[in-house]
Amino acid sequence: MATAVGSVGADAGDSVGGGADSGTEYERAFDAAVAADERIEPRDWMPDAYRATLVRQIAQHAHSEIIGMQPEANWITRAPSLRRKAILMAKVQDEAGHGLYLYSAAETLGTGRDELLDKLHSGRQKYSSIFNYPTLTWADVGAIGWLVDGAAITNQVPLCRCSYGPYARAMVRICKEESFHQRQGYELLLALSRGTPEQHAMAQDAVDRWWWPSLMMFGPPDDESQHSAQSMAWKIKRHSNDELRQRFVDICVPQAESLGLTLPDPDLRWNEERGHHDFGPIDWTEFRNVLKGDGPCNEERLTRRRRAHEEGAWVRESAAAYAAKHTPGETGAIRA
Ligand code: FAQ
Repeated sequence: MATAVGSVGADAGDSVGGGADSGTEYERAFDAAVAADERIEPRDWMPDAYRATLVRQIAQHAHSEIIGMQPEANWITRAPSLRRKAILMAKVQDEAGHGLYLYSAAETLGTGRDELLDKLHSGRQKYSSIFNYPTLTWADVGAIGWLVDGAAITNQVPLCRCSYGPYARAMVRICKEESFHQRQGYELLLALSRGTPEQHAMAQDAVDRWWWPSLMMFGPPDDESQHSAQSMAWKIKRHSNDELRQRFVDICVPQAESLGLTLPDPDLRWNEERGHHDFGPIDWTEFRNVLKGDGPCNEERLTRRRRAHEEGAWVRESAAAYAAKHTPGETGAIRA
């Protein structure tokens, strides 16, 4: 936690979110805490831009988790066995839980869940590009687990050391669960790859379709990443988009070999000098189009999400009524 100088108590309340005092002792305490790798906590003073950057990233992350439930949920009713169905249901439910941890982390920054959901539903906040692609076959569930969760872990393990305490702590639990998700995807693909020729072909087709969009999950190339420099200076991000993308490629190549599947990139080869795999050019035009809303499933995902929100209104209202009824009054009695 940052030093007591920056704590938002009764005497420092006016400086929440910056203002005339920033650049003074509060700012120096914040900078020193970040430099010393201490955690910034909700009641600590922080620059407005730091708060806004965190809300932007955490909200986008939370939205990704709940929109990310849709592509896989598409296969729950068609899972090939009871075991696979139970695993998939647990995984999709985990994603909902991740969304909740993250919305809670955003709330510690003073931004309500309703406001964030409203921004998602009206298209004012983003969610990950990856969830705008369709799940055409059962093998896509495996490819999502192996590649999408694999990319998510590569990106999120460093976020466990993010300078903002509530986000970093949420990430620890999320990464543990994502790790299980990644393994189930790998195991599913392995079963298909070692199955009949048709099953092998289905697994290969899924990997062919999910590989490039998974590389796009890490964000634009470093020279086009508008937020990276500042986010790294604040230790929100610990590595650049390209560094993490490269790490992911290096992890996946031997795993693809073990799976008996190929990655759809003719330029993929080990570079002895760099100590990394070289890989072919990413289609950034496709990435930008998906971000603009023109991906294969953008419309479908948002429409479904808005409908789920409307259909869930009665649950939220009932929960609020129940909470109000069971809030102890002044006498401590439960209202009838
Ligand atoms: N998709 O300047 P940068 C998961 C936007 S969770 C959409 O580089 P930054 C679990 C970016 O927001 C997956 N938009 O931005 C799961 C910014 O736009 P803005 C989600 C993207 O923040 C698995 C603009 O481009 N994970 O998969 C994307 O420094 C299976 C410029 O970019 C997270 O959110 C993209 N791929 O770096 C669930 C992790 N990339 O806001 C279900 C946390 C960039 O100015 C099933 N987030 N943009 O309008 C991060 O680490 C960062 O935010 C990055 C982007 C790395 C995503």
